[in-house]
Amino acid sequence: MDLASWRLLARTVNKADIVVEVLDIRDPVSTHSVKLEEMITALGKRLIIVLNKSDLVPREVAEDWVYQFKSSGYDAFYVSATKRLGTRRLRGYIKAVANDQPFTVAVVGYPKTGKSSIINALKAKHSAQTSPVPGSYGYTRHVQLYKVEPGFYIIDTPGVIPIEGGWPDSIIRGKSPEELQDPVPPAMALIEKILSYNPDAFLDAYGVNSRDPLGILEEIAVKRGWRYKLSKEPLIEEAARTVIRDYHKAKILFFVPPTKLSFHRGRG
Ligand SMILES: Nc1nc2c(ncn2[C@@H]2O[C@H](COP(=O)(O)OP(=O)(O)OP(=O)(O)O)[C@@H](O)[C@H]2O)c(=O)[nH]1
Ligand SMILES: [Mg+2]
Repeated sequence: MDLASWRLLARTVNKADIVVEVLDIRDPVSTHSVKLEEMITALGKRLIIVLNKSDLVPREVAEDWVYQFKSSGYDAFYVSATKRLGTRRLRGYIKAVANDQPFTVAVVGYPKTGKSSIINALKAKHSAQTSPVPGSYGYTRHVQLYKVEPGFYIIDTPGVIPIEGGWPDSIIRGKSPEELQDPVPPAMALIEKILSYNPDAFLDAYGVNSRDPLGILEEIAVKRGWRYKLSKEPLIEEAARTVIRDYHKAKILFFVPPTKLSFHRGRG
């Protein structure tokens, strides 16, 4: 992310009394930003970690991740913004820890973790736009203030791509699949990662039997009838874009099993 948007984010965090960092519970460690946490700590703000999309993992996995974050010194909750699970509890908790009224909560985190969806779940009325795919209609472009209830304000922010964000997530989450120059290498890395956690993920999602990234892309292209006009070879670029798009839409199921965290909450 560029310096200007980083500064804007810092200004937004600075305006808030409490900061909610939203992580994707399918892979919380790679959607947590150390740099963002350092900034929140430096500004002396209270941090609440919210592990979202809990409807996509077994309940024990969600509970175990919360336990791991708590063991590492974090305030942590799991929720499903779209299924409205745990969101009422989260709202109650925020109100309980906010000292003075009125107070403001900034919602920050990686693109597509569900920041706007959480805001919609906390508010009675929907108003924050959401979208599954980076760069498509409905992603958050601007910092925006909403009122949850009298005295309780919440700020939506555009997704941050922390500099330390690993490949391929940083590129896959940062751009729409159409904008990717060559979608094949990041798609292959994504497939590799998903396969390591769920070997049947592509069999279940597409009915393909291959167990290697290139084979999977080829099989998807062939199945859908996507071929180069001249050579008739499978058009794997189209399959790669499809995989990335379906990953954003949570059509390909996987999760990272909970483990002890290698980082710890510092002074907040
Ligand atoms: N299954 C599931 N999907 C969710 C959940 N929360 C959000 N989503 C989906 O994830 C996608 C991204 O949600 P947004 O709320 O737009 O995410 P965001 O973090 O605001 O995205 P940006 O503003 O682009 O950074 C949308 O398709 C949501 O429907 C959830 O709890 N469960
Ligand atoms: Mg948003």
